[in-house]
Amino acid sequence: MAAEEDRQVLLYSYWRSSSAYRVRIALNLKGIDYRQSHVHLVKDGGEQNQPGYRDINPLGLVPALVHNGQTIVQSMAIIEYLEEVFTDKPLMPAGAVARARVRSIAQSICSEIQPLNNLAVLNFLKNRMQQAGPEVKAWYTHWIDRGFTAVETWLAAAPGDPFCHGESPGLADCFLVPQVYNAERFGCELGAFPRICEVAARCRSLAAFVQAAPENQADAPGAAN
Ligand SMILES: N[C@@H](CCC(=O)N[C@@H](CS)C(=O)NCC(=O)O)C(=O)O
Repeated sequence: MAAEEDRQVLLYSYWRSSSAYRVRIALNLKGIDYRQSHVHLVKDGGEQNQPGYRDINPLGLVPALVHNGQTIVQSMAIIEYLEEVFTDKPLMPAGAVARARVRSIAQSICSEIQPLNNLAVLNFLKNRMQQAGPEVKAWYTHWIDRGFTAVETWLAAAPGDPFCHGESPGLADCFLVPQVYNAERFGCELGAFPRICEVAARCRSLAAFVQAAPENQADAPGAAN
């Protein structure tokens, strides 16, 4: 039998990582108790690039989740794992079409927006490609606008849904809210995306999202830790 510590859920996280934020929301929505190990993505060239963390995730990215002695990386894989293992409080709706819709929204954020705007990509643009602040901002905004235009269309097609899909927050909301946080952080104009803003605001009023928010993490600057 696994030691008690092995059965606990451990999340490698950084307060401002939108990908870790997704997993924190999912853990909170599902009511799963978890501990965090903080990986500082900026200090000393980034703890994610040091050998100790590369042993956990060779890609050098957070989040990573450890449960029952297994390490899982990639926020989508982690959340799907949690959904399969902790079956209470599902994050996915019933029905193949509904599930595909939820995955389409989440995957569009996870695969088409965030990877293009990740810290390593922005640093490459600045340092290796010698791009200045305005160009980097234009790059960032372009991928947000392109992805959010599609997500807005899907959310607008179900105007009565209080969340991304249906009456309760689920997997797609775990991806939407951190991406809105990122867009706001980089000063993106979100006026063209009223459904995204409406759904995100509703989510952000819920305890699971408040507790997962970057500013409420123990490793956030100024946190009482
Ligand atoms: N596809 C990955 C993305 C993970 C990712 O991009 N993590 C960022 C923080 S949000 C990171 O660790 N960046 C460190 C770096 O770029 O050096 C996932 O969904 O988990």
